[in-house]
Amino acid sequence: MRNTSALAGSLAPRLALLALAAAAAATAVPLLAQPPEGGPGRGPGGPGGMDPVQMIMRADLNGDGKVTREEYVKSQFDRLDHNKDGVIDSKDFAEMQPDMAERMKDRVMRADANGDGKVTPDEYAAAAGRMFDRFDTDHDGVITKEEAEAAVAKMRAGQ
Ligand SMILES: [Ca+2]
Ligand SMILES: [Ca+2]
Ligand SMILES: [Ca+2]
Repeated sequence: MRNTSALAGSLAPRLALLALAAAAAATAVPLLAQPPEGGPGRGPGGPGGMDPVQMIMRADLNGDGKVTREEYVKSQFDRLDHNKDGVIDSKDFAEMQPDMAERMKDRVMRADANGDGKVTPDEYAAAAGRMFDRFDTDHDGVITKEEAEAAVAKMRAGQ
């Protein structure tokens, strides 16, 4: 019967690994599961091809259908900080597709409040927070899909 404990001993690390893999898969799913289902409002969408509503709702990290200010700012910052050095600067844009970088750069670098060429999380939070307020039309601190859709429609109409 000493076999059992030996077996258990060798299984434990593997189980831990499995649990890790499962956790990783679980967090990956909401991102991958975003439907390429060709719903209504899925038009040409411009060169980026990304629906702005989807871009906003991708920030919904815990998948409860609402985007908090924190989720909104963090998900965008993390995506823009390509090299993960904690700031957004020209190095990050250098790693993006050129046309994408060009479009993003002007917009993002406007958040560089002290003009040192780097956007820190604080600087980005201040700038993105203003966008967040525009989307959160009932000011309850979360953006719902309906609010995102309404805000995007309004912005389009205003252009
Ligand atoms: Ca960076
Ligand atoms: Ca700065
Ligand atoms: Ca709201």
